[in-house]
Amino acid sequence: MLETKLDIASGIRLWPSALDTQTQRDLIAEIYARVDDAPFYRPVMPKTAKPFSVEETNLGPLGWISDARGYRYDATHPLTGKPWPAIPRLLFDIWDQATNNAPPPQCCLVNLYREAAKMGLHQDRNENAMNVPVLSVSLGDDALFRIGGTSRKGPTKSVRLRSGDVLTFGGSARLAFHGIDRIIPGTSGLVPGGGRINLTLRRVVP
Ligand code: MD3
Ligand code: FE
Repeated sequence: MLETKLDIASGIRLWPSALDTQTQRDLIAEIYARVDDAPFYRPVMPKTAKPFSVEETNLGPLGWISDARGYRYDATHPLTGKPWPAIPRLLFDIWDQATNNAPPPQCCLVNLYREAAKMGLHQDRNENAMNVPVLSVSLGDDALFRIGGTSRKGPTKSVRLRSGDVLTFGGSARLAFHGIDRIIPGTSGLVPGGGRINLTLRRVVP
């Protein structure tokens, strides 16, 4: 695992196919075992309350949520009121290897993209541990990921993410604008019911 590393831009590292098929299946099983307790739900945008096209849940002590009041981290699921389930150990192993033992993540945001889901260009800036990288694991259908710089108006590039790919964003890239333009349906059979799952691991508080 974690052999061929590509430096896409300063602070951005991609390990294509870092996870073999069995590891991807194991991760999906670990996630779905926890989703019984913390079901996927559809967040809404702050102020407008417009629903996301992505469905989400979280694992770990803190979950990232969005509702009409804003974006924030919360220790409990907005629908069940229960604490988020634990982050699978396998993800801590991937984290340690890819980040060279950075302080452990406190949040694993689980994004579920069905056929038409996408995510607009944005920065991740709700964390107070900006010196720690963010790690992303792609599972299921391919996605067209867009990555830019720290200014919304700057140039961007498109990167195709495939199941099993691992990405880290550190240094100046920690505040890079990024989003998912679209997924490419039917490119993988890994996710039950079809689509893509992205796991985003973040340290929230130093
Ligand atoms: C670059 N998710 O949930 S993960 C998000 O595929 C999010 O679901 C996308 O962006 C997804 O916030 C992209 C890749 C990612 C995550 C965090 C980043 C890229 C990042 C933080 C800084 C720069
Ligand atoms: Fe993001």
